[in-house]
Amino acid sequence: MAKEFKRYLVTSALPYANGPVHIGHLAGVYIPSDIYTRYLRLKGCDVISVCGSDEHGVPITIKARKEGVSPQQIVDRYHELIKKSFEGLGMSFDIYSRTSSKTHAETASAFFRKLYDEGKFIEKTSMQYYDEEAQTFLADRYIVGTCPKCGNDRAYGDQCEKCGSTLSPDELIDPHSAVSGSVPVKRETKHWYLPLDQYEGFLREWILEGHKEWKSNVYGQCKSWLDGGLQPRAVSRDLDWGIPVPVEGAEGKVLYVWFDAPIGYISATKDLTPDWEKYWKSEETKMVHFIGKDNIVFHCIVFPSMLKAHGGYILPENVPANEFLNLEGDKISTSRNWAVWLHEYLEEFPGKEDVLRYVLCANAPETKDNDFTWKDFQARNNNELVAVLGNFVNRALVLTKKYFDGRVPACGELTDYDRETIAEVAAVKASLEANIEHYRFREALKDAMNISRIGNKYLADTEPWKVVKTDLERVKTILNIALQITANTAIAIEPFMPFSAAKILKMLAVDKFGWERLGAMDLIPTGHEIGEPVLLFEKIEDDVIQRQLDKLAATKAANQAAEAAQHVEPQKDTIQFEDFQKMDIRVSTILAAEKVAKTKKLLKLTVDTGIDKREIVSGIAEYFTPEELVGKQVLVLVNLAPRELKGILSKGMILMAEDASGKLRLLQPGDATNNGAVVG
Ligand code: B3M
Ligand code: ZN
Repeated sequence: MAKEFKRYLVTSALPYANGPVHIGHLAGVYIPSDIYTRYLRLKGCDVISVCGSDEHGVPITIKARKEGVSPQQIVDRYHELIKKSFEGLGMSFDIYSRTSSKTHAETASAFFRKLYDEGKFIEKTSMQYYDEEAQTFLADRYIVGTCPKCGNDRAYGDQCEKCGSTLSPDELIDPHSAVSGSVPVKRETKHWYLPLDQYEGFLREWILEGHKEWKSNVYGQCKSWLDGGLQPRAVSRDLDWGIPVPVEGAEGKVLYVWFDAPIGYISATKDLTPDWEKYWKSEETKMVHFIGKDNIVFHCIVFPSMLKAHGGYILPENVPANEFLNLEGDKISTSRNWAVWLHEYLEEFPGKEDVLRYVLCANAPETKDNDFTWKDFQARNNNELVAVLGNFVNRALVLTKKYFDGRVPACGELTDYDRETIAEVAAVKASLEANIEHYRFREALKDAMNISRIGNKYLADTEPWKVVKTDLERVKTILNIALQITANTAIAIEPFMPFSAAKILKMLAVDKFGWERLGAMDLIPTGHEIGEPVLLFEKIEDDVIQRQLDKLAATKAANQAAEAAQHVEPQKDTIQFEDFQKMDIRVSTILAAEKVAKTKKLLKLTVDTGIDKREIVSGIAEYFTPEELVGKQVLVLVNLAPRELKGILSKGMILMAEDASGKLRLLQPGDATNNGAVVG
């Protein structure tokens, strides 16, 4: 039998305050968590939703270094930005806190101290990478190298973002410092470790036996971690940004960000209510962690082990992690600016908060990675929100205004079809509830939308605009039912699209209904006067979408140029001085140039080498016009064996530099030089 709970504690992964939030974060974590929380609130449950900025760790200090500002400046800037943009999207956290708060420092220190005092940590000295140039140990993202699993040459010391493997610095091939670029040395350093291996038995029983109902991606990852055998994990770092390790002789050491961050859920709850313990320390509380798939191990293995080691705290009842959302076929990436940023969306699409909420939920990466495309965004808005939901609500309200002066008409005798329709609406509730309670939000959204679909069909089938000419009584019943369905829609969509739900209620001129009223057909009394109908959604035109696509295309072009600029061919094998001396390179002047007939790439050049005048065929026609070459001084390898090309004997080679994008450039002497001058 399912466990009964008295209250709910919903947590959402704390975003790193090193950049803005993007649609990947929203679809993976925040939209689902907000739907879940709003649903429970509507049901009248005792529920709190906590979140906040994750302000420690290497991601923050790296960003600060890059910008030449302090970590504090970085977290202040992004905490505000993230908090504001979450509010803009209607995220209804009860508290959006931050891990640089005093409460958090105290809570995390005390947590560590208790485990330390009770001998729950292992103290270990080991050799770790150290950057002598920057005089710093290289933890986590401070060290980069080649991933041993997939060959990505930009893997971090804690993770490869390309293949998703968790790594340790020692596994990296060709490690180098992300701070100075130098090759690190190894130095001895002491740290505290949580011996996860000692919690294996507990975790196996709790997850593998006790939580078979968890999503298969989550359960599967836990199982493979457990089957692979757990190792002790360091919970401290040599860094100057973070919560100091509260132990004597630990100068320069701070708590590892993944030790302090999940404790942030506890500190946030403390800041929210003095009654925080009833949420964290009672078996009657159901705790649910909403996270992305890259956070599974920390929320299912590490944090529960910490909570277990500490004692007195409850464990999560579920961890409904989502997969990743891609953007237009490519992985979302903060560093490559390949994302739709929430704060930009809110600026560029004012009043369309619910459209984003809708599209991201409808397309959420619940069981596999998914793709966000602007065309799909447009299609869902125009074909679903405008054509179904908006259209239905608008027709019901406008017709009521028109025929009954805005007064809700009485419901007369029901036809069989009316009864069927009413039953269909009532049936949505059970399915919608089951889907939300099992974290199937895409299906749940379909259920919620179904109510307006039913309403739309009802109006299309009953055609009150025709019937009005012959049977006003019948129209009264039709519109009464249509208005009751409209009110039902407002209840059902509230968790998903709170702004639109509020708009509908305003148009109906009624107060918010509780969830238990979903399915009822007496939500709006006869004779009640409704408000002014306004459009719920607007059609999104092609040019709006094109502007977004252009923006992404510009980003892609900039990335390609930047990547090309970074690519340098490796050095060739060593040669001897004599090898080089064999080459006879001379300054020469191009006297004439013409295209070689029937070829795309070849130019026939006549050059004065100082030794003679000769012809050279060169494959540079794509990069230079004949006109721009004439008169230019270049460097020519004159003793290259002659070769016939398209019937022309080519005697030598013009020297060129090929840049990373494949573009050719002439090599020229810095100043005008006499032809025949020897290069070497
Ligand atoms: N800040 C990682 C992330 O944003 C981390 C989550 C912490 S949750 C306690 O992906
Ligand atoms: Zn990899």
